[in-house]
Amino acid sequence: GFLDNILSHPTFRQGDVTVNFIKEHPELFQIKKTRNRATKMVKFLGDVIINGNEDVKKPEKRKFIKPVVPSFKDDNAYPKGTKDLLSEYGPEKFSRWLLHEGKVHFTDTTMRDAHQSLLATRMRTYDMEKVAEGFARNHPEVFSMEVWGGATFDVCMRFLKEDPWERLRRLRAAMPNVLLQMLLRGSNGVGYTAYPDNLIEKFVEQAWENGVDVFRIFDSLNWMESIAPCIEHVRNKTNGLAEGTICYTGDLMNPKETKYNLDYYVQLGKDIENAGAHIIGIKDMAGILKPDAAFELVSALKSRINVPIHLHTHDTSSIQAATYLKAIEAGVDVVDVALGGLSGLTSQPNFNSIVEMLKFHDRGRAFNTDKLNEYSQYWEAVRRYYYPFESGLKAGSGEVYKHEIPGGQYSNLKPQAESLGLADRFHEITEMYSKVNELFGDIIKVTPSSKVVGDMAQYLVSNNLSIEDVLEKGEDISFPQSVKSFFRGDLGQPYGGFPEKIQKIVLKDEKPYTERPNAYLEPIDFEKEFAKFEKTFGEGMGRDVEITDFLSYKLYPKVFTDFYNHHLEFGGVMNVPTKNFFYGMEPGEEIIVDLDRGKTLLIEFLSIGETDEDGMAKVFFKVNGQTRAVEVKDKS
Ligand code: 3PY
Ligand code: ZN
Repeated sequence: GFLDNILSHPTFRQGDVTVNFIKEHPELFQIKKTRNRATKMVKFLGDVIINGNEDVKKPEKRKFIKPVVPSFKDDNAYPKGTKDLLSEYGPEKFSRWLLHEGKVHFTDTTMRDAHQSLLATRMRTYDMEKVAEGFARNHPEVFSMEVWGGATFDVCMRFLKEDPWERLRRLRAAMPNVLLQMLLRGSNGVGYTAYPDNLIEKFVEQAWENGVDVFRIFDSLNWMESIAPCIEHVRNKTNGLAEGTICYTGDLMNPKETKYNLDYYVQLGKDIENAGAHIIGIKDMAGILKPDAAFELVSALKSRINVPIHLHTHDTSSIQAATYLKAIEAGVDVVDVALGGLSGLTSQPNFNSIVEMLKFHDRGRAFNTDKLNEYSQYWEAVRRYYYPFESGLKAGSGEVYKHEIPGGQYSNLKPQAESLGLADRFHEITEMYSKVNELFGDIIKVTPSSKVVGDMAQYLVSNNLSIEDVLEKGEDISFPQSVKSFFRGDLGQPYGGFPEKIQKIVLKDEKPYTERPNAYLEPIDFEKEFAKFEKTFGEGMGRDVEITDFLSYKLYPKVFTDFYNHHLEFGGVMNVPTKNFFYGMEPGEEIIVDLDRGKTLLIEFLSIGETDEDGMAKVFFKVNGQTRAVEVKDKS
């Protein structure tokens, strides 16, 4: 080990050792570090072999198919794409270019919303990175790749034990020619609560520095006071595109709809344009924008607004391809789609099929569909590794128009209900969800406001309480934290205000406020706090901590700390193949894992030895030809 390195070092052997010897030969540490990391890596694998991945409750014996990475030519520069155009034009001119494109553009959500909505956000960087370069080379016609933000930030650290910033940097490196896009929850950043303005500003700046070009900015109550500052951050701190976003709810074709009608949406679109957005997003998070409504909405926005319109939906109802067709005929500039294998249901409409649908349409855009289909097959095969995170949803559902549950939440609500022992009352929960929405004054429901409604619905169902119970004996009910926080004003102000009666019932004697929640938050003193952070966390990640780590920590203190501790014990696990990450290894199985650039481990799992009286099991591996044993606590 380390001592051998010193003893065998030529300088040492010449007897010429000074106190500075080790300082002058950092390579000794390098060797030690590499060995250390190899040990941690097999320790991680040993732990999954003995105890399973803690994120997979009851692994089944399954046969997997090896995903085939589509071929690509890599002997020349990347073909020119939208990122090159943005660099050349800058955001204003780019926006005008997009407005006059004629043919419709596509955002590929496979690496963000698709798996967030189908597989509880569990897709690992490993599977994305394998196809990122090839996709960007094969399909430079794509408008943007949505790869970051939303729930992925938190899940990366919490469950996948990955650094979300590292994911972003790797995808950026692999896809330098096309725009990378993220989803940002206004003042809530990529979290569930309001953060100080200067934290969000720093976050935006760092997201841009590390690779994000398009910032889709929404507020969970469509509150301009949360959207506008974020648009400002993008304009001031980046050369990227600010996509200010309208969240869609209800049914604007309904003549009885007096709240969320066409006037409401057009006014909001105007406000977002005036706030300086380069693009206006329409975010149909639940997938309830019907085809005729899409035609009306897009037509109205196109005639009143001078920046491009970008439409997002979820195919929960299974009819959203029709919505896209109508929106495209009304002149929408960009639509969001997911590659076949990860499309449909609570995810986005099928990229491959939408391209085919438009093949001979005026606004159709040519793609190499054979290649596109190869990528769909790749994701279909990869998806099998993630079977524990499938929602179990088998068919589209017309009920979505009633409960209006966002795609990402819908696929999460089921396992949540199961863990509360409410599996057979799932439909009661979705019904309660829509009643709670009524009770709360018919609000926009998207992260985090959707979580408030979901928490309340689950709370009522699990305690056998009705809406009437709440209204009649609410004083005696202690409501979920998120519900209290919502009525206090922590998520901002809903359109039309809070219904007073229920607000009073929930808050009791507490006073709500109506200013921006951020106004109550102390700005961060970056210099001082980062110095403190550096002191605490030091080099534990195998490198000096960076400002991006600090941001992760500020957004999710506990999640970051747990992730950090996991890193201390097991090192980085981002490069472990997905099958082995979730299910360990079979005896005799051999895998290749990159530690980092140029350092590759060939790992064979040999056998499991005895477990001693302290419950420590010995696991034997062969690592680059040498037998290694690691001790792992057997938690069974
Ligand atoms: C998120 O905020 O993560 C969403 O995808 C909302 O739809
Ligand atoms: Zn979405």
